[in-house]
Amino acid sequence: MANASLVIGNWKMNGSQALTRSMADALRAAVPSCGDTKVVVCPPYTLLAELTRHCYYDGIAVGAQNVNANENGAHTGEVSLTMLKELAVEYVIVGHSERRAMYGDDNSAVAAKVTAVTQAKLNAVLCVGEDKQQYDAGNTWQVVEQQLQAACAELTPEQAAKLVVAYEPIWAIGTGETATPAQAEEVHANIRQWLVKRFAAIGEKIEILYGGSVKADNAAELFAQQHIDGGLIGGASLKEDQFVAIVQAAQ
Ligand code: G2H
Repeated sequence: MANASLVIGNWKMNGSQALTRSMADALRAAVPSCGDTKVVVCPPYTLLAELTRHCYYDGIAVGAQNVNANENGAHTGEVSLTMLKELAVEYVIVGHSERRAMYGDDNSAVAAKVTAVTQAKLNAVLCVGEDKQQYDAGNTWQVVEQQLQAACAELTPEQAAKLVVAYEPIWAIGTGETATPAQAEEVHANIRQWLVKRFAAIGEKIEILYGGSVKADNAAELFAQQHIDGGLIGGASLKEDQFVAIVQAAQ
């Protein structure tokens, strides 16, 4: 039994109005039979309104892939938390490795976003993970711990209650290479220990997701690990049958 509580689809810069509607239909049909597993879809900003229109009352939550930590003002091209809230967004992905690598989301920017999202009482999905070189050098935990420390520096326990951590080894993202369940489990257990040390009882409840080439055929084994509470799914969240099968594997 997997008993994974949270499955999040990260569409990255993919998708269309048509896919939004067909994914919503597929999930609406599948989710009622998926018990307590919460399903979140994070499409690009332009598809959020359409997703909310189709999902809002049906147990599927809407998420964004990024946000600007400022309240408003002269930030051309950016989107605020208030704007996301108007679209009934409940989850915001923060610090995805693609944003860290290509769009200047360093540890301090990530910390500001996690603080702002949780202060606004939305759920921040904080992504952490090591690259191939760090992995090969045996520095996985050192890197992940630094990222956790930096991102959570300002968080109160109340804010931590709105935190989700996604462990995504960069070498496994979109490559088809997945961490073995045992490798992922070891890092997740360390993350759990760190969260409990930092946030006491609240740290026990923070969901820790695995991300990186999760597919219908490896999801169940990953979700069966004790400290893996669900998944952050990229490529496979763009195909209705794959994503539904992953959600079903969470049960
Ligand atoms: C990791 C993951 C989703 P994929 O980026 O965040 O993508 O499942 O395609 O590796």
